[in-house]
Amino acid sequence: MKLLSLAAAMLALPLVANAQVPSGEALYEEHCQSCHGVNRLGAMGPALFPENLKRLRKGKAHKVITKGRIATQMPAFGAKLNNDEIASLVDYIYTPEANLPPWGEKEILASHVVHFEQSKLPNTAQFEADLMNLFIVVELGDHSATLLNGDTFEPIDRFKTRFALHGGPKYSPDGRFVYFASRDGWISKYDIYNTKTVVEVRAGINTRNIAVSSDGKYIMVGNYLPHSAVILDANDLKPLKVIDVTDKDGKSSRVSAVYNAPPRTSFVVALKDVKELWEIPYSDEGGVEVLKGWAHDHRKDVGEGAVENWKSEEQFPIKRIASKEFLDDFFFDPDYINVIGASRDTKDGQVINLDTGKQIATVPMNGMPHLGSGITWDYQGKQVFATPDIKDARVTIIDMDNWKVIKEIKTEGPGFFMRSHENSKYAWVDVFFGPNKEKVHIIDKSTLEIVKTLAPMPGKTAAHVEFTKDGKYVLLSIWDKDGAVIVYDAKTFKEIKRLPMKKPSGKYNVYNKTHYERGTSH
Ligand code: DHE
Repeated sequence: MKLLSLAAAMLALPLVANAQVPSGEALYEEHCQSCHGVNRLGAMGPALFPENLKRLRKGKAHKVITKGRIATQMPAFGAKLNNDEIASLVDYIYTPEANLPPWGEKEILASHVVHFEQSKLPNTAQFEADLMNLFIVVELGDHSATLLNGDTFEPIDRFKTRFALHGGPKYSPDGRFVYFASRDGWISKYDIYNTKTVVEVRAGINTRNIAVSSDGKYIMVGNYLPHSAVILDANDLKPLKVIDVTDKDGKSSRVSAVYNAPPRTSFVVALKDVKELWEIPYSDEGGVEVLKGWAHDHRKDVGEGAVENWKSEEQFPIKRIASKEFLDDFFFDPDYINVIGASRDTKDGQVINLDTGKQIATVPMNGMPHLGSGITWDYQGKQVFATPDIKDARVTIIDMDNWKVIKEIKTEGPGFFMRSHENSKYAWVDVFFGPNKEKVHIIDKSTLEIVKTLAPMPGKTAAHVEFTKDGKYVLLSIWDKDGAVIVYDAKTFKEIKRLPMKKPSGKYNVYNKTHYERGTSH
């Protein structure tokens, strides 16, 4: 209803700004709507309103439409649209929309759908398999997912998902449930034991990603639209708290990403439009008291009044850590004490200590590291962090003791995803962008050299790997509508099996994900 009335209101807007140039709205509908959604509300692409474009000047937006945006699915329109048309589009997306549909607790609750009563379903798996060695494969090609047996590599179930899932699905700590987020805000809970989607809720209009708490009780959802972070009850997906995301001075922001920090029993939230990083403890045991002690020393950063507002009984209080730059992406060190953050606007990564709230180092990276898919391992007695770069052809290896870059491994193109496993000598990284997108490099973790490059399906993007629970096999995606998941022996790199799949974007092993295996994404 809300969306319909918004559409009606928008139809009443004047359409023609200049007789020769079609209106920005008409151009939007023709060229942008299929990805950015009806009424600019976001779909595969982000929502496009001035509130969401604060960090992008109009001139830069013009350039992005003309040339495309690196590391996204945004194509170049320079050959299709002339300068005036692009300017008209830019004006349109910077036009405020007075009737943005609200998406608060009421709307979230109203969207709630129960497909199956959880209490009526059996509590044991209705199929034979090692429940820790299962994979969920997200298939973007037809908006489905496959539940795969990680020993036999046979599918157990294939089911419809919401449109355009993005980010890794997250498991409950016992591995029984998996939670998905779609770009348009739907959160779905799938019961693996019973192969059923049991409950769904729409927690936002344009969502970033989700995190599951270590006790399995809460789901945190980070949104682009509205500017909110939503905490759901993991059991029934009902909203427990909707947080309007603003900095200490009340300036609002999109959420870049939310992650769980297991030893801290907290969610950490990176903000896109304000220079703050949030930590939100979810443990029932004294989280607020601990934070009060911390905040006392950081009054300036936290904001006057915030401390007093934390009541002992308050669930999910916010610890605000001032950051020097906006944070678009981040990664934890293995002890979850430091966060390495990166911003699209700066070349250096920043290391922020979550305990002191201080930036302790910068890491010269000179590109656009894809920190979220970084991994760590032991190298010559120290711990190193490795990240692909979505702008430059390299993998950067960083010493985690002193945050110095110890090596840049030249690759055949910018990469998106990187993976390894405790039991494997090798790390795999894709070449997602450019003419070599069909290739995947295998790096020896002890020499930091590429030892093998595979190109399993010429011309088709090979990307995103995941290991089996024991690290013996590697599953690689061929990102094509008629794509595949290819299983390799992790030692010999010999192909074991090819499973046809519809653009399998990512695959997620229950054991590796629930045990926060160092070689996988968290
Ligand atoms: Fe992703 C994860 C951000 C574009 C496929 N991507 C993530 C995460 C973030 C992120 C913050 C971690 C969330 C999590 O797992 O909880 N992605 C961004 C962007 O900012 C960017 C560059 C622009 C955007 O459109 O939002 C972007 N991502 C893409 C794509 O274009 C990809 C290739 C195709 C798609 O699905 O749209 C893509 N992103 C993925 C995948 C993951 C992901 C498959 C999960 C990786 C994992 O192994 O955990």
